[in-house]
Amino acid sequence: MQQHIDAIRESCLQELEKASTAAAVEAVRVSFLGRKGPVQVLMKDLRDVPAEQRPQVGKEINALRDLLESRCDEVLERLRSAEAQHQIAGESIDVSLPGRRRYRGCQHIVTKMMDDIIDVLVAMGFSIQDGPEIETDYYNFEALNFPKDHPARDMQDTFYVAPDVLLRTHTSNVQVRVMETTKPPIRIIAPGRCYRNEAVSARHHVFFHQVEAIYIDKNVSFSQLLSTLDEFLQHIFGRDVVTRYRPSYFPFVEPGMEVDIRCSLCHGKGCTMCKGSGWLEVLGAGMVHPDVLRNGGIDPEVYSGFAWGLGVERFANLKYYINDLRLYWDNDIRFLKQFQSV
Ligand code: FA5
Repeated sequence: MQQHIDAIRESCLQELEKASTAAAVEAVRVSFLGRKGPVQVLMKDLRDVPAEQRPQVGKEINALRDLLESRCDEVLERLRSAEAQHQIAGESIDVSLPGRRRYRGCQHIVTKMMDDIIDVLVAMGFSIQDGPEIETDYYNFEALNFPKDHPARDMQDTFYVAPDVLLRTHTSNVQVRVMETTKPPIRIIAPGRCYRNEAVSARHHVFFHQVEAIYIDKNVSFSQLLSTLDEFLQHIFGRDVVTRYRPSYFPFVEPGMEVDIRCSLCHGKGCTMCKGSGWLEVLGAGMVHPDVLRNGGIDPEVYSGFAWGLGVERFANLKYYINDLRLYWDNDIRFLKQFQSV
């Protein structure tokens, strides 16, 4: 038995010396230590060894197996590191190759539009107020004169998170929140994201951005709303912007209106963006309803105010001649990088 063990050891070590690749080492390992190899056969033959010699012979077979395993590992390791060094030595850098072009990132065009709007309004005396995107039914609807069964709720299809909790459908949710915590005069803007469960189209998305503006003080008048809007829109679009103010209904203002701007893509001739009308609706506005002032703890006999909520993507459509607001969120680099120098 001892001679047999010695012969297997010698033969395996000789084979390992000849092995020059990792695959060859693995082949030696399988042929000597695999299920049908001589070491396994020795294990089986152990049964026939006289009982008093069996522990000693068993130890020697185990020692043989451990030795052969560790020698296989050593040779494999040596070959692998030699192969790696060889590979590195064979690599060279071609310094004449052109470099890979790196693109400079830029602000997203909707963020840029939002910042421009904020800059103009802050310069006009408004300060910035934050509001939650996940909102209670009360601040988004009820405090704004939309009782539970009011048909005007259908104007803003809503994503509900829980029975009385929703994703805000407009930035007007900040109106009563700010009135509850601030004594007039109030002159704030609330920029942010809104969500509506609507069919996505060139003019509508399920999420979009608005900037709410609220001004409440003694003797705030409708003509102040008109002149503030005129001034603001001219700052954004230029002095020759053509606007159209239409009466409209929102439960939280009285009177209410919507503001359209002449479509810059077709110069008012009619295109897919303006649905052939030549105009694009960009904002809703009006005088804050006395009930809403009351809900915010402000006496409508003493104070009055105006508010508006504008669509930032629609502003960017007109300013940068973009005919479909789905493009903003497709994240196609070819579209986004056009605005690097804006
Ligand atoms: C409102 O959201 C009112 N809260 C605005 C308001 C505020 C009125 C204060 C009176 C006083 P409206 O649903 O019309 O109104 O939306 C206002 C603007 O948001 C629209 O003119 C449009 O520019 C933009 N907008 C509305 N829905 C979408 C949409 N699905 N995708 C992109 N922009 C939208």
